[in-house]
Amino acid sequence: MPKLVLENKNIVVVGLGLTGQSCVQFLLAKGANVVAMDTRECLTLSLDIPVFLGVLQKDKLSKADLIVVSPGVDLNIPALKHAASLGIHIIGDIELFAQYNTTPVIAITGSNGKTTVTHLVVEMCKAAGKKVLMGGNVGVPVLELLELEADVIVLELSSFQLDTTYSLVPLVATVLNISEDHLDRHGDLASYQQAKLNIFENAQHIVTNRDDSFAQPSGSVLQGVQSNKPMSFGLSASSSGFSWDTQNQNILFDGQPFLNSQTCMLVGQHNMLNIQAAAALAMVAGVDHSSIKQAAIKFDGLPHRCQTVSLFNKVRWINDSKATNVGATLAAIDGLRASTKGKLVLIAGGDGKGADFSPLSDSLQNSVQVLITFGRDGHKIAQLKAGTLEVKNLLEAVQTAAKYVKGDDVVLLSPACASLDMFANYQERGDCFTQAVKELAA
Ligand code: UMA
Ligand code: ADP
Repeated sequence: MPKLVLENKNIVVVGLGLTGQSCVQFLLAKGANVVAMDTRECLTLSLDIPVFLGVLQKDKLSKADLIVVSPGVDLNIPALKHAASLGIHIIGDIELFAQYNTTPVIAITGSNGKTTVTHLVVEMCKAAGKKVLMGGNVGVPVLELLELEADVIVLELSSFQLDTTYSLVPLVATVLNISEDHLDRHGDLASYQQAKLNIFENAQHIVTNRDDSFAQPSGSVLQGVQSNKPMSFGLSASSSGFSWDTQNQNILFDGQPFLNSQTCMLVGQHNMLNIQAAAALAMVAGVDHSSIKQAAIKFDGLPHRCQTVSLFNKVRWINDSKATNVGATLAAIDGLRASTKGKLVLIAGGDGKGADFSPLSDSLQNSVQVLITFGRDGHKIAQLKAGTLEVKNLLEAVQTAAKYVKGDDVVLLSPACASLDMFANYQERGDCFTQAVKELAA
């Protein structure tokens, strides 16, 4: 693949978070003339390049040879739209990585489950003795991986990152599922879906969720795939790929028992799908069955994702703060329904990112006995269930929940919203919940 020539080019890096800083270092090392912009008014970073703060400068962007944007930067900002209209190439760090990377890549996107599947695949590769690196949306800027040696790189990719990526050639790629998210940035579900499906564009092999019609590759993509036939996963019956035997709670491969869910630490049907997807990706990348099973059995999940944080007085308090969209909250409610003997109390709300909450309606009526809402868009969720308790903040939500519960009940924080209206991030929201729950027992 011809590499982008960067030497002596005038390049503007927009956004100086984790991604922007890694781009600046990479571009300087390649001999480019780099300047950076950030819409923050004040920045404490000290960089050896000109940095322009505040409103993005149209004139400077219009004279650039190349613009490199961070995923958090909206491409619809007028100064960027103007530069694009002049034909100036706008890319992200994943595109820069793709231009220079020579290590096989396993690429993972989807609305929910990306981080879990990314970690699972890494553990499966490790179990097989492969030297494996992990990066992307999971929190490690990909350009930091370029100089490191590995047999395989596992990348979690967001729709924002895929929106500015054109040349990535994954050994194998998947879209785990698609449900509404980030509509405030993408405008509608179709453009969000298109950004996600970009991951399949140059992939050598693909893994698909056969039960999710939104997550399917186009016919032309399928023709370009080496095997021509994707390896699929799903809960529906299938004689090939991965499937689910509800009666025996078994994950099946090519119709035969592969792994019994009772032997795994992960729980819930959504996690059985995550194991299937990870196993399919690892298998395509050459990991043997025994290493895949060994890693799937051991993996006990990540913090803030359906994590039990207290069992005080036999009430189970679950932190699912990472449920930042409707699809994730539905998966948590549906996943808990079967195993909850008492009442299910749901705490939800926050910044809804323009989402339609109505798909939650049936689950709120049928599976949730007490609904407590808070945050900017909490009242929109409250409207879906009569008798909802609307409170001011998360602490009050926990204290309110405590008044309604007794043994065998479950209290689930699964907000269906981003946290940014009240917290720095979902981790801070999850920690606040955990702390408030611990104080109940003190
Ligand atoms: N900025 C601007 N103008 C803007 C927006 C942002 O100047 O209009 C500046 C901010 O002032 C800040 C910088 O850009 O200085 C932040 O850039 P960023 O938001 O792209 O954040 P990074 O620190 O570079 O982190 C990004 C991803 N962030 C987002 O997509 C919002 C991280 O994903 C990712 O881990 C990291 O790159 C490494 O690849 C986080 C995320 O929330 C976890 N992702 C979303 C999600 O999972 O739902 C997509
Ligand atoms: P992502 O990185 O895509 O945000 P995570 O693995 O961090 O995914 O999980 C985010 C949220 O989605 C958590 O609340 C988790 O319980 C839920 N979740 C995980 N896997 C799935 C899935 N396959 N389908 C629906 N929800 C899921």
